[in-house]
Amino acid sequence: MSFIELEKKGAYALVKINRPDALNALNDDVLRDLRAAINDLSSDRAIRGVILTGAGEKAFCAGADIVKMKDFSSDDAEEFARRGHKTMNMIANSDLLSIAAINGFALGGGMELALACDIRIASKNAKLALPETGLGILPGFGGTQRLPRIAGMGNALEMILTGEQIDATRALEMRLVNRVVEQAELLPLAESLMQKMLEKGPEAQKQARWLVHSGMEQPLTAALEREIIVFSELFSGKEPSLGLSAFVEKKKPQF
Ligand code: CO8
Repeated sequence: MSFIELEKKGAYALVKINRPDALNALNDDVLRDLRAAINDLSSDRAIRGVILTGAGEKAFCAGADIVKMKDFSSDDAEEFARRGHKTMNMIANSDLLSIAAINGFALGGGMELALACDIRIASKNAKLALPETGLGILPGFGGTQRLPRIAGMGNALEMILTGEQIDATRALEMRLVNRVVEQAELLPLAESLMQKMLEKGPEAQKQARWLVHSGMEQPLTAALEREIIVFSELFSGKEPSLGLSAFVEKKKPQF
């Protein structure tokens, strides 16, 4: 049995975490199936994007499996943390455009999974938190590093140190999610954002996405210099002349 539902829809795929009995909590099996799904999509040349969501109406993902972690040794903890990081990094480091459609609880490792995506949108009933320190552990699937980069250090420290659950409106204020809609509109919104992204120049978009992600790890001067190089390299491909000529000819570019 797979804990991931994978539906390919033209140039993107809908990936649903499907373990509703445990609010889609992440155990080894779920992480394994998620990696297999991302691997499949990354090696499929027809696919350029992924929308990640949770099965059911209650949870995107309630985090790492608490039952499983209860009796961990330090070695077990390291192994599990590495498996989690590997999964999150596969999403962040792949060339797939990624949207987390947060349809309910996104807690602990579940929120950290959403943080690994390019864009987060949420339904009005969504609740987000990093409750780990209340369990005597810490956000070990990337949260201590990705959250401050997305929502700023003060917001990240508040979430990590209080463990407080925030609603979708607060998440929007904190720039943790980009948009909030009714639950019924969540997937349609994710699909329309994905569709918009898929219309753009794929190489330009791939490079721009990479510049944003990699630039967060570099000093500003080096990252700005890199932008000039990558910008100029694009002109050895066909996309700039296609896109720029289409504008001059008042046509819609077909990349
Ligand atoms: N792990 C395992 N099972 C879970 C989890 C979870 N994270 N969350 C919910 N479940 C299970 C419940 O045990 C319950 O199972 P059962 O029906 O068999 O008793 C079922 O899902 C339904 O949950 P509830 O009955 O609790 O539903 P409620 O509506 O009453 O409450 C909550 C919903 C508020 C979401 C509640 O379930 C909850 O607080 N869950 C735990 C959330 C949490 O603390 N998540 C963080 C986990 S720690 C983490 O993610 C660490 C990541 C980094 C790991 C680093 C590696 C070492």
